[in-house]
Amino acid sequence: MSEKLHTVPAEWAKRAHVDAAKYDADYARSIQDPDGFWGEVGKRVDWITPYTKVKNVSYAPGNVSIKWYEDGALNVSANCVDRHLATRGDQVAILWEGDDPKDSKAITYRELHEQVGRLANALKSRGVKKGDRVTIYLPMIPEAAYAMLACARIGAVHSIVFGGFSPDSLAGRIEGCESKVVITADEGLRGGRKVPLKANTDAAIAKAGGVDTVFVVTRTGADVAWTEGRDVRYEDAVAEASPDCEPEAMNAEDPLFILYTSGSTGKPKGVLHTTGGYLVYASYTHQLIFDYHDGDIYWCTADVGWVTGHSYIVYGPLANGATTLMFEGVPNYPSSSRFWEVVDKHKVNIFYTAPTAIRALMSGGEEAVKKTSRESLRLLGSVGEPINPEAWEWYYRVVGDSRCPIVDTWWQTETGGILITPLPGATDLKPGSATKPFFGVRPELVDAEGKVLEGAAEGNLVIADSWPGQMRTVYGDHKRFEETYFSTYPNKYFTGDGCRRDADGYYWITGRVDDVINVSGHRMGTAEVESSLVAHEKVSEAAVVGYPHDIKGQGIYAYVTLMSGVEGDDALRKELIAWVRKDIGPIAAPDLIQFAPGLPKTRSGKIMRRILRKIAEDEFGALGDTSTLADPGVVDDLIDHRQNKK
Ligand code: 6R9
Repeated sequence: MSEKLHTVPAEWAKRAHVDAAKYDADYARSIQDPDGFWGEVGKRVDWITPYTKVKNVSYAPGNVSIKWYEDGALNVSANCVDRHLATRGDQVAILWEGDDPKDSKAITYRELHEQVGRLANALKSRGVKKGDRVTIYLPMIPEAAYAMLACARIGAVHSIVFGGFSPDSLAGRIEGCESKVVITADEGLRGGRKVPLKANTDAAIAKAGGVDTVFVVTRTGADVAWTEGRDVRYEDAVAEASPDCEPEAMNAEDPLFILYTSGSTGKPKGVLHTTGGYLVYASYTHQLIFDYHDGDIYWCTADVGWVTGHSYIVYGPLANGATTLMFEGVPNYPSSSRFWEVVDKHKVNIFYTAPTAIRALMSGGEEAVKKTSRESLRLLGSVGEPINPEAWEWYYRVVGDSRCPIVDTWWQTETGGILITPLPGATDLKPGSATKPFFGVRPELVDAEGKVLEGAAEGNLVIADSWPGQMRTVYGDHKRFEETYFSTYPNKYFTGDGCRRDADGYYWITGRVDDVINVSGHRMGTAEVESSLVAHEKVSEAAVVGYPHDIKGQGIYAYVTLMSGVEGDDALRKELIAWVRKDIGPIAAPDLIQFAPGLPKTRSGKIMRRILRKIAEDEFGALGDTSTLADPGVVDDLIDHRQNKK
């Protein structure tokens, strides 16, 4: 591990919202007096009814209940749009850069207000009301932000499904939250390739049922199938609707959105975030961690289909009256200079991306970066997975010209916003470390028995107390919420991540300790991939683990046992990869498939993944105790297969 220290540049300490002394003082106060601290911070958003209560949280087993600002009322879209009209109506809210470099447009706060109002009324005219769920399946176009804010305006709960997910995955998510309305586009456009979003939606609805309205944005103008009475042309609907729509007064604890995410077991969970605490936390973290100042151009390269897009493309930045750049394309189209060309074109000051993108660009060499200016850049950010020190140094030196601090931000769909991170004016940086907790965040390391480890130590990462942006429940399944996050270590939130704390109190996330694989910063449950594989007629059994991958961070390694009489060859490998890709989506496609005559199991029939992980990592000497296996010979067989494949 690199222990190089990049100290805070003097001009940063002076200009930033938070310097080292303020970090120490405010952090201490946020922990000693959460009610006082968050009571003040909560005033940063506009309330229709001011709150008198701040925090009301129980992590007690069987009685987990999380409430913040519970007697306050507010509207998220009014906070992200209306309240900026008087002071910055003509300022650009969304700077959109299309897949094609010739395609871009700027949407001011005034235009955003009109678009959101119109769509909110169009939703109402199709019967959508407070509490109803709306599924959004859109590419990275401004309409995605309009759709989120229009839902928030009328109190509807949005559930965004990433455009890369398959019809089956979309169907599961439509069914899971019983959406009657889907907002999609004819086609998406990424890296010059078309994505058949409307056709996927049709296939999903045929499976899920219950959908009575599909709004279809015209993105490519493709000829798509049309169901009269159900399908509505987005452009017609908003043209007919009035731009004036009174924002609904929402209780702080009313749901804002559901976002499905993979866990270690079962189907993806609907993570539920609510209104008040989420908005306060997203806006506060955005301002302090990215040190956002008026006039800055801020760009987060995530997709709105992931939580990073929710909190740090749309809600946080817009609540702060920022200019947020939204990018439809991919890092290497038309060339691997694209990110930096966009930075130069729009004079981006703050740039936030994922380690997988950095590693991919790094492998393409410095030239593609160095031929651009990037002089507008002031701050860089990283999210989604651990960033290896080599990639960190490359990002710092090549992209940032050794001038821009890097904020390595650790958080999760469940946390709503960033929990462990440097503050650029306050925190000395160590490449590869997410550094220190944000205000109000109490990280702890525990061993397998739940004993809290002090000082320099390595263990499982838990958070000892709540923060306003925390998820409130698993949609429709509070029991699963308690079991997943609060039962392993009672009275603490369990993150599922492993972590090391060094002697300076810096946190180093080591990766997931559960059966979740982090592929290019996207979460995938091994159980999901396994159940897809075993649904194939030639597969009898499958076990999936992660293995180190140069670009993706982790790749998907599948051990597959075939039905008797079926021969495993390269054609079948391809067939199975295509099968999973179609079933779940491209991000779930296995990178490697090893045909295994048998899997290592305990005598009670449980697959020993620990052993499979070690074999996939080529660590044959570190298999540990295999004596409890029903048939220890299986392991030698697997190792033979693994070695012969090379
Ligand atoms: C925001 C987001 C969450 C998981 C998380 C962890 C990994 C995210 C990280 C990081 C090391 C960072 N992760 N940020 N690991 N350093 N800066 O990515 O949410 O998709 O729910 O993934 O991603 O393993 O548990 P999500």
